[in-house]
Amino acid sequence: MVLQRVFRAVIMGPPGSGKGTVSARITKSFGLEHISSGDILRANIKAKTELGLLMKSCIDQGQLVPDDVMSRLILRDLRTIDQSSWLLDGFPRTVPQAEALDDVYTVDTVINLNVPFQTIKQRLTSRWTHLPSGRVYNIDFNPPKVPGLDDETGEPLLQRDDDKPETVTRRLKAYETQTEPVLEYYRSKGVLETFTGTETNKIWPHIEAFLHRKLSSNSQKVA
Ligand code: G5P
Ligand code: MG
Repeated sequence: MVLQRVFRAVIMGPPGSGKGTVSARITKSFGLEHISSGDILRANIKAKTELGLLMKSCIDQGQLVPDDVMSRLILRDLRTIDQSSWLLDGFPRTVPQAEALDDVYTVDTVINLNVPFQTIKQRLTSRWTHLPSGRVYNIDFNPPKVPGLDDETGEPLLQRDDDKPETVTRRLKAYETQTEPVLEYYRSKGVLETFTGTETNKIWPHIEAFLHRKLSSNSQKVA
């Protein structure tokens, strides 16, 4: 049996670039554990935890939550799946977060979705989310089987409070100023892989082929 080394990946891209959509395909095809910072925050808001209540206004205004809060939250969750291969979605989003992650784990690869802002604005206004699972739908791209209901649970779908057009503009601004420097950080470490396009279905085969190559070389390293 070939022992597979733990594989650690990050998916990056502007709000609405398809990180959640592509993450679902990656976890299905490659069995990585998916950790989404946004899903964790929204679960806290829904459960009205102290953290959720504190962070809600920040998120609704399209601002990033403080680095120390976010890093503590994600690193705590990663500790529980230490022996698994994982995919981080939405974290790190600032250079201090990337450094906090780096202090504990070495990231093998960073998948960067490079999707034009104009495409994103159209997508987010027609997004519907199943909040408990983070599953996303889009009226044009991947509509639910029954309008307004999640395919797997039949539970109602909601629109995210931060998907209002003016908030999307603020999230894109935060991405430009705070998150783009993280791309440079990973480029300089030689682990950044960028995929450009306006349609997830066209980008996906390239990501899938890339991960097949990456994961097979990862297994060979320990074979
Ligand atoms: P999130 O939750 O991390 P964002 O803003 O990074 O939020 P978001 O909005 O979740 O990213 P996504 O996951 O990149 O977008 O995209 P998606 O949901 O898969 O796709 C978007 C829509 O497009 C969906 O409806 C999908 O069906 C559709 N779609 C996909 N592909 C196509 C296509 O090819 N064609 C069409 N037509 N449609 C398509 O973070 C939220 C907030 O939490 C805080 C911040 O406040 C942040 O704003 N936060 C953090 N703060 C600090 N540090 C961190 N690390 C933080 N993480 C989260
Ligand atoms: Mg997402």
